[in-house]
Amino acid sequence: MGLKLLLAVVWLVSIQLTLSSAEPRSFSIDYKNNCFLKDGKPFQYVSGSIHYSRIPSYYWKDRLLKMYMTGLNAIQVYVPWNFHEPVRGVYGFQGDRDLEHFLSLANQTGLLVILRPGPYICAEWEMGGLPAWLLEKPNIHLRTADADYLEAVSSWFAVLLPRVSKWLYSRGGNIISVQVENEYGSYFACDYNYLRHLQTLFRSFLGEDTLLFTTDGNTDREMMCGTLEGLYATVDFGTDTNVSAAFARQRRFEPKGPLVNSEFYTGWLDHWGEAHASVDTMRVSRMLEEMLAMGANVNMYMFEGGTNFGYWNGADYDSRYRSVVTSYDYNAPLTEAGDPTDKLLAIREVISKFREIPEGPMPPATPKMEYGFVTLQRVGNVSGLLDVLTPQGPVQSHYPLTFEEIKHYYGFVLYRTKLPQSIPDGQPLISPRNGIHDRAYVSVNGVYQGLLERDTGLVMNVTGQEGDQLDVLVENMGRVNFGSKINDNKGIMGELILGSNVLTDWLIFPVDLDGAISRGWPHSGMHHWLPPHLGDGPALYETPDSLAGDEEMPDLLAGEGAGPTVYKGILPPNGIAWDTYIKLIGWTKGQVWVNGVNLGRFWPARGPQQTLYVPGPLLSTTRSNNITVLELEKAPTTTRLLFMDRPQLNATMGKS
Ligand code: 6DJ
Repeated sequence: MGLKLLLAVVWLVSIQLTLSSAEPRSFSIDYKNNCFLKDGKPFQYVSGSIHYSRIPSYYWKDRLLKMYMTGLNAIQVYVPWNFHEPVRGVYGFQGDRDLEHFLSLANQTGLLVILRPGPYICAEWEMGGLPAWLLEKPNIHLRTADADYLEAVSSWFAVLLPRVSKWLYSRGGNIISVQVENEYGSYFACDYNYLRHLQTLFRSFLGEDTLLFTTDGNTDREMMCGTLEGLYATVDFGTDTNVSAAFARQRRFEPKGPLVNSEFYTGWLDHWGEAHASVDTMRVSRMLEEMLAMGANVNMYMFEGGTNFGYWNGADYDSRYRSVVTSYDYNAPLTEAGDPTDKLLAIREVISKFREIPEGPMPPATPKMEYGFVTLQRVGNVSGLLDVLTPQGPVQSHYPLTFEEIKHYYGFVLYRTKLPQSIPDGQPLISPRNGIHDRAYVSVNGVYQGLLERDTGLVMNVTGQEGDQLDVLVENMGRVNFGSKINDNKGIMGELILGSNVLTDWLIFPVDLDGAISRGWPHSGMHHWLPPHLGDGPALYETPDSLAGDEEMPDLLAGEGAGPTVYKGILPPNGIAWDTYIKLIGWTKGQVWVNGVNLGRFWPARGPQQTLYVPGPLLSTTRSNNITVLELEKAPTTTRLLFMDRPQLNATMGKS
């Protein structure tokens, strides 16, 4: 009896011990054994970067599954602030912005998430993910402890972080770690108070047990300014770097703990007018193997790049402004259209040496369709379409205002004034302080005269009569996303000079092509649409009669097709809605919309990108597909587009 009791007690105690030693869901660092611990067990991640903001939501599952089937156990994801809060206090988390749906799909697919909520993300994304409305405060010190900047960041995180906190691994979700800022050590400010503020915010919303980390380039200066006690320091580097040297640098800042390459570059980005970038598959797979064999944790940047739809591309500014192309294919293992490449197969082969690859076939490439040519009709030049493109009317100002000052952050703004005197033999139109951000298309009485371009074209010749209408359509080509020049206001900075006259008395039209197109124009011909809130009240801004005159504008004949002009066409339904690519043969530069969706910029005259990706589900199988094109400079004589079944991203052309 005594023995039985003793055995029962021993049994009960052992159950108790087993229960209490069972780890709850946790993700942490084992400093003794230099690794991560997942649920108390050593864990190595093989991850890939994917940006949900660059992929239509109907394809998220497909891309995630392909990543899982390559053998990845995690994905690394940026949250672009400006994608979710384009206007201060107005938030979007629906459809293609449904971050939680994306996290949930990753979870269902079996992928852990390394989340990078910035607030700054770089990523070749407009302004590195920062909202342009921050620039409404002149001289705001972005990415520092500036009070206005911090206030905006704190309000944003108060919206974002409670949404993501329920997806933390420790709380039953799939987020294993969260990055603070992004390559902060590359930024000149080196402001530890800022990093500390972010750390406090993350801790207050995500708790003390969440693994927070930083990522920096591979120099001492970057590591010095980008790291902070309490945030695990990781590095990023590509195939041109020596692995041991790079990890030795991480070790100087993290003597113990897991080795992490947070961005191992599988490819690289493209700028307009420069050669297409590629990274050799052999070098990628060899170096991946070297890192995994060391037990390092690796995230491949990018695994699936996607597309800079609309106006979302960023730009670099080193010696001059260089804008990033529409495709973010990145020469990554999955193409822009999510198709597996030889690089993916090589990577899968390497991963299979270290962990089990899920059984089953790799999902194939999505089918592509060559729909052929679509002929376009000319709708009109932008100068003559302002009643539909700026239904609320212009803003009046003595000197030009920036895009930010009129709260029209992306795309195009038209600045209109009159020639102060007759200049039959022409006079130089000058942007005195390199103040055109970024390109300006100039017309007199609706007739195109030429363009000004940031850094490279500061003067052009203009002719006309006193009182003629001077229209300057300014294009925002994407705000700088890296370096010290990220306060990149758009529009006409300062003034424009014609001969010796400073031009004044401007009417400034925020051109809302996207709004008009989303309401069915130009196909449905709703020429005089007014938003309900403006229709029955007084106009927000009165247009003086002398300057309003759209109706009197001499309209260009179709054959003359120069200057900013809108075209439209129809791709008839043929029962199939497969991915396709638009080739813009002979077109110069502009923007394309398909069924109201802005596919991004084209600029075949500069290259290297020659085609625009059209995701199949955008097309209707049963109804006419509306195609709209804005050509800014010169259309071809035969105004047609070719829908083909493959991309062309690598034809670098001369400067046009
Ligand atoms: O974190 C950055 C990524 O978002 C790192 N990186 C990538 C992405 O922008 S260029 C490409 C870059 N950093 C700038 C270093 C320039 C040599």
